[in-house]
Amino acid sequence: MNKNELFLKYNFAKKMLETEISILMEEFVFLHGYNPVEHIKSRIKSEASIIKKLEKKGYEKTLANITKIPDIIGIRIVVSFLTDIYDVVATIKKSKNLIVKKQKNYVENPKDTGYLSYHLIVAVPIYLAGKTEYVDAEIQIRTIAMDFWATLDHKIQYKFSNEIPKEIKEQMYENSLIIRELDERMLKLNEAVNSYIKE
Ligand code: 0O2
Repeated sequence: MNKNELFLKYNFAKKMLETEISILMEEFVFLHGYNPVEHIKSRIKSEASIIKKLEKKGYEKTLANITKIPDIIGIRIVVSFLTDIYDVVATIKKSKNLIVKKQKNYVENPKDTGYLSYHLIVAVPIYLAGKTEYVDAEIQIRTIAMDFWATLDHKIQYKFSNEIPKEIKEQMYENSLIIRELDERMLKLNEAVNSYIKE
């Protein structure tokens, strides 16, 4: 397999995944009369990021090793409230087309940086020349508040070519605690709003 073939497969898998997620979310709205999704973004990792990731993992820069990276294709589902994360995860797990291979709950167990999100590694089927093949992809599910923190954290990481200063890391960690509290408060507020509407 050459590089063009590999990236053609990634492109097909990304389209399949986008379609599947969009159908699952539309079905969710139909069944529950509520849309938990704020926005969805997907991407194929840039060559520069792939090289960085291979180096981080200590892999040689070969095509075969690229296929060992499960997040070359990534889709991010940004939801309104904490409980929406678990509703979306449960919906994806029920999909007949995606195979969930791994899950990481950084909402319950945040990373040392303070990073909060729910990750699923899924196998996405693609149909090529009459055959079904599977391509791995990463789905990140998080609230808008978590997404705000992670987006700014990502920008900070890019500003430092070397190690990020300790005080910056500490401040970002403290800010992640505020994000956690804010998500809890917004959830309670939403429950209060809903109870008014029901009355
Ligand atoms: P990019 O540029 O966002 O794609 P592991 O070996 O399993 O511990 P791995 O394989 O890096 O580590 O997986 P992990 O940490 O579960 O998830 C990787 C992705 O999660 C990252 O992809 C980021 O998108 C996101 N992420 C993880 N930790 C942080 C963090 O501290 N801050 C931010 N902003 N995002 C984080 P990439 O490929 O590293 O980067």
